[in-house]
Amino acid sequence: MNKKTAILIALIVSYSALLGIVFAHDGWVQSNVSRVNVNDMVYIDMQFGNHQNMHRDYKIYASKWDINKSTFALHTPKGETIDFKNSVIDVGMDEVKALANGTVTYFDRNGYLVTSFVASQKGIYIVDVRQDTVVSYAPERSIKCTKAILGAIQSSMRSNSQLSGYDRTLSQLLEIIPLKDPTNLAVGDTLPFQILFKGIPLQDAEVSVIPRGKTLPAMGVPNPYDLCTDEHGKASFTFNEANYHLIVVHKETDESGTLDGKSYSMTKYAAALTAIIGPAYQQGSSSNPMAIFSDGTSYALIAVLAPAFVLLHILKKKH
Ligand SMILES: [Cu+2]
Repeated sequence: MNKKTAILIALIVSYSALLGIVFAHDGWVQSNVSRVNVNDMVYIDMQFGNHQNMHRDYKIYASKWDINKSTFALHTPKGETIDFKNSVIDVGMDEVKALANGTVTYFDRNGYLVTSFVASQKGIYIVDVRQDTVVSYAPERSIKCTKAILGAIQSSMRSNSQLSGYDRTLSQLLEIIPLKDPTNLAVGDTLPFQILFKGIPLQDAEVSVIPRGKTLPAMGVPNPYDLCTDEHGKASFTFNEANYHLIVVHKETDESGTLDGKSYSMTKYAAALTAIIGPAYQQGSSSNPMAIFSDGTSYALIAVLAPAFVLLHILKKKH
């Protein structure tokens, strides 16, 4: 790289970084697991990126949630909403870097935000992180609404019990509502969901489900990962790999106005829900919803009980 190029790159980068440019990247939130035992720690990562391939690449870029322009809420099983902003940690080391023998410097943004908490109640926890800013390179308002959902159960065993509360609406402006407990999904399971825009079902919304590490086909090419919502704002996806999956939806409007003294002539909404998919259920596993039918013990029980009932019935008739 010659000096001119280096200076040009550095100028662009530093202009972006020093002015605190807010890129139109997407943020997302993910937990380390989807189910924990009550009183276990839960670790939350809040990344920013998902930029390439029409915001469908699930990669981290040199950008971050803006702590001062974001809201951080934890919705507990008991229905409380806890502001966890004060426990947010930036695990990235942002530093001023030099190029071209130190003649130019730029601000290098690294890493992402994290937090952790103890899941002390049984049930569904929803991590709800949002950001609302006007980007600095265009008169464009960018609203991010993200969620990670996890369940705390009272057992050291994997349990198939469905928890409730995963489908509560949080009044995010663009919101993905899972219509089935998303904390207990395995390969082969289908997750139906609904997209709400300002609380109203969004028809024809373009939703993408991105398995981590996968490159989706170009936007517009029919493929299983890009979905379109029906007249009730609903769509569903069947998972075929044990992995993190980022479910994203975007919506653009011509809404204009002023925010924090900056005017904008259009608004871009992005919503993200992260889902963790486990490996396919094993035969006889306690987490298999069909376990009762494939489990030898159940067969034995039915074999003993069924004739007993028949006998009882016959005896009853005789009297
Ligand atoms: Cu982007």
